[in-house]
Amino acid sequence: MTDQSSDPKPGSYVNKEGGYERKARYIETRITKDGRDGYAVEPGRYRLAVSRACPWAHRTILTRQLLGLEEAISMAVAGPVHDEDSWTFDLDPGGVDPVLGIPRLKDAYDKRPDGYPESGITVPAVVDTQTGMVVTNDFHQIVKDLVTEWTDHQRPDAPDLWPEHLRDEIEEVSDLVYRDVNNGVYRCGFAGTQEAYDAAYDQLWARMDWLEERLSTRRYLVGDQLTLADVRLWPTLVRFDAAYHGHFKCNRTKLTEMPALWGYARDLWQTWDFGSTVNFEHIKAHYYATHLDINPTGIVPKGPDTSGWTVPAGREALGPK
Ligand SMILES: N[C@@H](CCC(=O)N[C@@H](CS)C(=O)NCC(=O)O)C(=O)O
Repeated sequence: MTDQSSDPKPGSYVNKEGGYERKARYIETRITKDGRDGYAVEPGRYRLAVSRACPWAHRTILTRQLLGLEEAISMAVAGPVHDEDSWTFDLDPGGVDPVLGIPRLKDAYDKRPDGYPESGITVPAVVDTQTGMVVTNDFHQIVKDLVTEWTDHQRPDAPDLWPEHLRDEIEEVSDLVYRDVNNGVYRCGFAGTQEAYDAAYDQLWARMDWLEERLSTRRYLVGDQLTLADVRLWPTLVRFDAAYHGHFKCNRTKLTEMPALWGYARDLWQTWDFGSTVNFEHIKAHYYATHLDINPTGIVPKGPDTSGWTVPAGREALGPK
């Protein structure tokens, strides 16, 4: 048996112990004020390609919205279920992104003269509309650069999501959340052996209990303000009962049964308008109908009842905007 014994999803594999491993390699080019990598901050030039199903893309959608960068950076929204070449713009008229003029995100990746990492065609990806080429797909760096490099184009009252004095703690908490929760749910869902699943499940729930405890005495994960640590955690929480609880077998407890985490999730939904970035239909369709290796019938469950998760009229996260 080789190290890469099966490939549940592009960009990842199951190792010989049955553990799910993410390749997590990125195009690391940065868009900066000084344009040191050849890409300067310039309103109207870049297009953020996302899927509303994807938690990694969700972090860039949230950050862009919190900072009021919607006018400066446009957004291409792929449909939730993709074909063998990954994400497509099938929600757009004619199945073509109206700005990039392409039907598949792959077309923007293929424009790169030096190719792209083995992690494949992933969202989020920032595309240069001048060349039609993907500049970066490194979501860790994209959100930080939206905070620090795009300051001249943010709304005047934008929150400081990455304050200097809290950065060490934000990194520390975000790393734990990434390892045990954001990626932890995938390690449960795509485990190839009982032992690997059991270990991932235990690691996930130890961290969820730690988070529940932490949030029982504080409103935000780090400091007393919204930060990138909250942006890191929240997209996983909002998908929890709709996707991870069933599809990924993370079924010890529902989010709605963890009082501090449930209250925290609802607080951010409402106070910071996170709700207007969520599309449960896209989330469920993507997970249940795309991962046919773990859900071979492709049947998408009707529940849970998310009718109580509402946003003001006109703020719903639909398809392309
Ligand atoms: N690969 C990045 C995150 C980006 C990512 O994996 N995005 C997923 C969607 S949730 C993707 O685009 N996968 C490729 C596909 O579904 O074809 C990481 O490891 O942190």
